[in-house]
Amino acid sequence: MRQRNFLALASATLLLSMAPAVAAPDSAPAATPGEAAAACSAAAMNWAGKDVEIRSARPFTDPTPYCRVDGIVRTDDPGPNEVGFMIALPQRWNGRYLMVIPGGSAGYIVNPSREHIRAGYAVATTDKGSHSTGALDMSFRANPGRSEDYAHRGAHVAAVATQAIARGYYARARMPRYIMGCSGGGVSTLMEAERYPADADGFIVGGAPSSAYVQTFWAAIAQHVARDPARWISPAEMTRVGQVIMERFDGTDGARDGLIWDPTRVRLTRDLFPFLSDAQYSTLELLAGGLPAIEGSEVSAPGYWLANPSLLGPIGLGTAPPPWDAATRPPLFGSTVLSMKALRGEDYDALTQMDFADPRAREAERAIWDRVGGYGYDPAHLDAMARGGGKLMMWAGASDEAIPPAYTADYSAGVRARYGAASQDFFQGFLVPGMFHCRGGEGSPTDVSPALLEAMQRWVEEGRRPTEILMSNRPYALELNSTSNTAMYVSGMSTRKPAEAPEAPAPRSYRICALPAVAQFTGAAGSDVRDARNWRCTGRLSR
Ligand SMILES: [Ca+2]
Repeated sequence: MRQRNFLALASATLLLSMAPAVAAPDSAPAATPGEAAAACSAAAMNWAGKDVEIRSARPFTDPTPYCRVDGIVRTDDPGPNEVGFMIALPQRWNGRYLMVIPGGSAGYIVNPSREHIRAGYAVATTDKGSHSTGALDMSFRANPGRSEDYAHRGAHVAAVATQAIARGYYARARMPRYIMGCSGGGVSTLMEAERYPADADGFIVGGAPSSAYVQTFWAAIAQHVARDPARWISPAEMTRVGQVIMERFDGTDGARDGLIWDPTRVRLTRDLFPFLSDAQYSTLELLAGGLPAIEGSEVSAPGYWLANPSLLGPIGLGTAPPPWDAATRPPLFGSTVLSMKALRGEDYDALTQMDFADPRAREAERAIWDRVGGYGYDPAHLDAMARGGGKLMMWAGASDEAIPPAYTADYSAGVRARYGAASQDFFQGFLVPGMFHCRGGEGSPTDVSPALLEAMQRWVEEGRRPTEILMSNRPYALELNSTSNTAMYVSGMSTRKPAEAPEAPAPRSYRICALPAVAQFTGAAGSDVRDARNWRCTGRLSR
């Protein structure tokens, strides 16, 4: 480790203190590898900001020498609250900052992944200040300071603090900076991009956006089934539904390859499902149709695309028919129950007290969510990014069983509508065929996270716009640095070890096209459907 460079350090600190709250992002030069310029000691890191308390700075040697810094940022008004952060600083730095924001309700610090440290990233994260005790503990919503931090402020102050630490540690004023996350982490990343575009040069939003009203939709699904248990569809029946849909619509992209590349081409008709009763079919229609707006309230939610609904069955409808208890209710609805208990009181029963036919009840929902904030996404909020040079990638699994991927397609369409062709200079949206919420899915690619990050780096550092991204099904799993933090909610970063796969599938490559394009098979008859070279971005999402 070379001597600490006080002059460079001072100028880095000065630059940071002069930076306005929202400004053009750092011009992003190609990442310049470097080495640590400071000691790995909390006492030495006095450059992080007045509201920042560094609680520990410890050296580690596995998988390569790095300094792990843990601390908190104090927030106030509303508050007081504390937002936890961590940054891992490899001694042999690749010149890049990468913040990985966890999903769920967070409340914990994700340990840095061995892959990212080995690759030399300065890897940061945050608990978002929710102080949640479990992945779906929503009690923070009743606390204004915690709610504000969870919604957007926490990730921002953690990004500012950890970037200051990285700048000081490496004595480098500028570095390409990336923020990524999926699900709740995607929500946070999008809030960063919309509200604090100066916080990064590249934002990768996965499994988001959604809307608070997706929880309303989940309650509507649960009510529909609970009112008449004959409407319930078992997981096995839903798997059969998926097989029928695949049989019928697989070829719509030009190849019978086990993936429906444009999931909006799935059209339900009653005759396709003779094994379902009329009551069950009404549930399928509700899942696909969403929660439409009604006269007197615009509160609504889009439906699911059913290109691969095998997981939507157990997650959305549960593994047992109603009546349900806290242990057997569908997981999506369980999330609504927890939010509503935090916002409307312990006695509130989302299964019986919500009335979706009444516009006043829907508007009451809106008022509640407006009060806690955090869901006011709007492509119009990207004006600063459009001017400032930052880049935003948004992606979703096309068979996401939690957040309808239509939200991603609609946001992408909204960006194109507002900014026209210029939107391509800072925004690209992608749908990953067959993929579930942030990870997994029969036949879907496995290296979404590293493929997107590499494409983002080429865009930010070399100016190469990603109109299509190649992915594969190579065994890829992000190894977190601790078994106590398996963090399935570090979503968008497959944490499933390759050994968990029943058998290694034959290698496959995928051409993932920037929306509204989708890939179509263009190979000659008999050519390999598993080879991306036989696919072109000639389709267009039929939505
Ligand atoms: Ca196909």
